[in-house]
Amino acid sequence: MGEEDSEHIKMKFGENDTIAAISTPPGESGIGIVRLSGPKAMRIAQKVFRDKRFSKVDIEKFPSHTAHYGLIVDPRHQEIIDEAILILMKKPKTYTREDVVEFDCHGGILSLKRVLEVLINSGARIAEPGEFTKRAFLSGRIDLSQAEAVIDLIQAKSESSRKASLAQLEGGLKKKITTLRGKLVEIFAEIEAPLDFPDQEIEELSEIKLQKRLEEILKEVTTLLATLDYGKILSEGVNTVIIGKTNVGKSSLFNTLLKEERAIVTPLPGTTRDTLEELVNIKGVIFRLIDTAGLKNPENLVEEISLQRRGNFLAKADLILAMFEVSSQLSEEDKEIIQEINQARERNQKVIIVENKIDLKEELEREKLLELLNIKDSVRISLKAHRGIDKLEEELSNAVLQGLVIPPDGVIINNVRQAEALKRAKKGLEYALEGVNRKMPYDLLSIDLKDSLDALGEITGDSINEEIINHIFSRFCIGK
Ligand SMILES: Nc1nc2c(ncn2[C@@H]2O[C@H](COP(=O)(O)OP(=O)(O)OP(=O)(O)O)[C@@H](O)[C@H]2O)c(=O)[nH]1
Ligand SMILES: [Mg+2]
Repeated sequence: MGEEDSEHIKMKFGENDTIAAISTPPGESGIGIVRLSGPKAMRIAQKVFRDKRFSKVDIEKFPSHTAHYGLIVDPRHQEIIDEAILILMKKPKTYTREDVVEFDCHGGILSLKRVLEVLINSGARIAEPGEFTKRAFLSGRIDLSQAEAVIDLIQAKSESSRKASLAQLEGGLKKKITTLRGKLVEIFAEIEAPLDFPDQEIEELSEIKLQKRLEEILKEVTTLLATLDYGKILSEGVNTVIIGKTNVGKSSLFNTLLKEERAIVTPLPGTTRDTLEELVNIKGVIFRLIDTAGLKNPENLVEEISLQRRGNFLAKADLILAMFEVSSQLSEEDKEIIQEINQARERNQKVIIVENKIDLKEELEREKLLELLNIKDSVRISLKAHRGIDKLEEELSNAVLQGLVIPPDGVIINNVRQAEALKRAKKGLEYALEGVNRKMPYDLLSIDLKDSLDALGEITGDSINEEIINHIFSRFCIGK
């Protein structure tokens, strides 16, 4: 984006105010950052900043990218609010490409709020959620897929999702899409040129070459589209429901995997009534673990409701952890659960079979269980003796990673907006290919190719409309 373009766009979005926000999460630590960005950033900072002798300083004379110790005062009554380190970053080498002043403050959230307040009183406007990043995008500093990675990074719940966000932030997706667009533009030009300049005797692209080149792009778009599941797992977690008859140890397993005594565990059957849900990172994969009530004949309204809830979660699960206990023979409930498992498999839900309580005397007809489930082996554990847990965790993460498209270049998509755009790009390519096969005139193909180009451009923000931009940036936290 050129300097002039970005000025124009900024005017259109009302981006000429100087904005301020607390940019550290609340309650994290005693230190916090308050950030100013915009044309009046230095002038506003000037009003509230004093050096350690309480004298006014000429901030505009500070060299860019330098830090200065001093005090923040309320200019109305010269009251000291906090001591702070002022960091000056003059445009254009800043995140927003505007003048940025950061105050590294020492006080807690209350004094951060007061710092923000005096900045507002001195002429800044409070930033909207995501506005700093939105400005960075509008000034061409980052592209849209990078901006989204910033949000995902803020919300990252595991190391692997953090890494994926980072990779994306580094523009992996942008690079890939830009390359694909480049290839399409080339084809587009080669098709159009002989049509636009018929007297130039430009050689027409042969059908075979055109087909091959389109197929290559289509393949890449399809692969990228297939990374959505993985991207979503990284950012949202795998819905994993623990089921089994009462007392098999579901809540014990839930707690063990969470490494926290979250659910109530008792020797009484029917302990868990409501469903419990927690996020946990197991070997780099994020699971949304759900503990459910044990399967039994409902004897009252509460039990009926808990069975209903269990059913709802079961239907939505990506992965089911089905538990049996080796210490008792197969019961009617166990058989019902076997049926549920077989139905779940038909719905393409993944199932892991767990046999618990291997520290106790074995009464379970194991051969029969495996036969009914049509499996060769299961994961055998004892939650009491803490045996087999590592193996189970291994199985959990393998079950998720199996069959997933994990791109070697780390480029993934992880939201529906990106997927929708890719689907449209894919469709355009498929239509164009069909056209080539049916020997349609080239100028008709270019309509489909243009659709693909536009769709791809939407991912990086190269043909973005205002509505989409606002939708994305409203997902941000204030101060980022
Ligand atoms: N010996 C033995 N006892 C276990 C093991 N795992 C769980 N238990 C015990 O089994 C009982 C039931 O455990 P829970 O985790 O509450 O079982 P649950 O499946 O959640 O039960 P409900 O919520 O009632 O359906 C408790 O007394 C646990 O201590 C195990 O591996 N070995
Ligand atoms: Mg329970």
